[in-house]
Amino acid sequence: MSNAKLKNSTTEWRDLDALHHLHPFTDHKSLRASGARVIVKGDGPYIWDSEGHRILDGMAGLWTTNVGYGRAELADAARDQMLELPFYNTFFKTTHPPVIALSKKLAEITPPHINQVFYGSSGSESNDTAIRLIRHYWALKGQPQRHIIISRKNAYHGSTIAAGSMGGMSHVHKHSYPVYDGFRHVMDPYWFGESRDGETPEAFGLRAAKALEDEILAIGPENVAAFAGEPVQGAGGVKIAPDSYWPEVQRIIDKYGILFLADEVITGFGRLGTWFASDYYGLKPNIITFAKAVTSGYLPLSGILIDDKIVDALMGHDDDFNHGYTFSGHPVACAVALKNIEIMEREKLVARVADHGGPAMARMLAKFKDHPLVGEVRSVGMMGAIELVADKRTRRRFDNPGRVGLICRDHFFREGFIMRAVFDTMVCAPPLIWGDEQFAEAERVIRKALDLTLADVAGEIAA
Ligand code: PXG
Repeated sequence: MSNAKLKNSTTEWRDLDALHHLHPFTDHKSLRASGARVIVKGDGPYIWDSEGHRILDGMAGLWTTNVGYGRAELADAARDQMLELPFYNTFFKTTHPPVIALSKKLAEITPPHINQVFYGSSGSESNDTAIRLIRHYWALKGQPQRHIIISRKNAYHGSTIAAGSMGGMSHVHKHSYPVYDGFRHVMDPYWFGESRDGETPEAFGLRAAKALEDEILAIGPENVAAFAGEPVQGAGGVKIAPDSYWPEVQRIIDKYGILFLADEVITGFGRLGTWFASDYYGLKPNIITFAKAVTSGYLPLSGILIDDKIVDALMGHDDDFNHGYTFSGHPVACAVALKNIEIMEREKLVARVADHGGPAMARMLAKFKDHPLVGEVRSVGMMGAIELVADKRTRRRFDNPGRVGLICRDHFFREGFIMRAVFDTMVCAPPLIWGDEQFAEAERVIRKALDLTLADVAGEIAA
């Protein structure tokens, strides 16, 4: 291991971590008992742990390191900007070259009706910004009663109290009780989990879209500010809507004149083989939230991309929008984001996902369709999922959801591979640089881990 600063042994690291570091979304008692994995290095598509194991990263850090690890150019961009101007704020009629250059670049790669950016440092923060801006917009339009935002069950929009309330995960709501008022949640377009006997994906997609219209009518369209959705639900388990869903949702949004917030924190920056999933699905959002892969995670940066309709409303009034963060448009993060986008353009990574990575992911997953543990495989671009079930024929789940997913995840890890378990759905979203070698390695490991998991739970599988 080349990192000279790492003098501690793995045991010492684990003990210190347990003593002083509380992790996100974690059962702290069980983590203290088991100790954390210590990751010390990354290069290309691989990471290394403190015991020297090389691990193929099937989750791009956490849906983030799209250009892979170890990019010296990104470090150079950060260093150069730190020496030039490490920080200055963007409040009080002030700006700086990196934020200007990045904003221009983002306006170029987003759909044509989107030309302005408001920055934050995390997806959660930016969704809070979006919530406030949506409500501010309707106040400017003289309709302040339009404050309700409709989102979906199992959506993940972040962990701040507002973004957590907009999200639809009950285990997140549990900790921010009482959840903020002004959000409603309709069914998510999860055909494998929610469709009725014999219901086609097409019919199910229309039913899921109709749930939005029904909710708008129940609330009264004059009270609805916006619909918020991830084009593909990521943390909810890579839930890909049937083809009928998004065109119908867009039609409903247009019909009632509500705003559309597309949360592209995971799907932005090439994951589906287009810069944004809104391009992939032909959506026309008024706001797009981005974070994560804008810098490939080399530094924290996020923001919302805002369409001309909302910007025109802001320009038509002379009140302040009283909102912003010290680090809105941080110069070093912006410089790294610009370089990251330059790398993606130079290496044609977005087209590569469309032409190579996406099809390779679909081909790889298709090989597991017939495995006795697998209820469904699905993918779009380089985002995929394998559903583990106790009965393939009836889609019956295992008791105690999440238990078998963790068994499988641990087998992956022991075999030197990271895929995340969302309950019993195994999800994969690797760096966009994966080539044939990584897909072949992943296929080998997935097969082995599925077989080992099957052996562990053989007694629970339907004959
Ligand atoms: N929106 C979406 C769609 C996300 O996926 C956020 C907002 C919040 O971003 P920040 O930067 O505040 O974390 C996210 C984050 C998981 C996992 O386990 C997913 C996320 C974060 C942490 C874990 O899949 N997504």
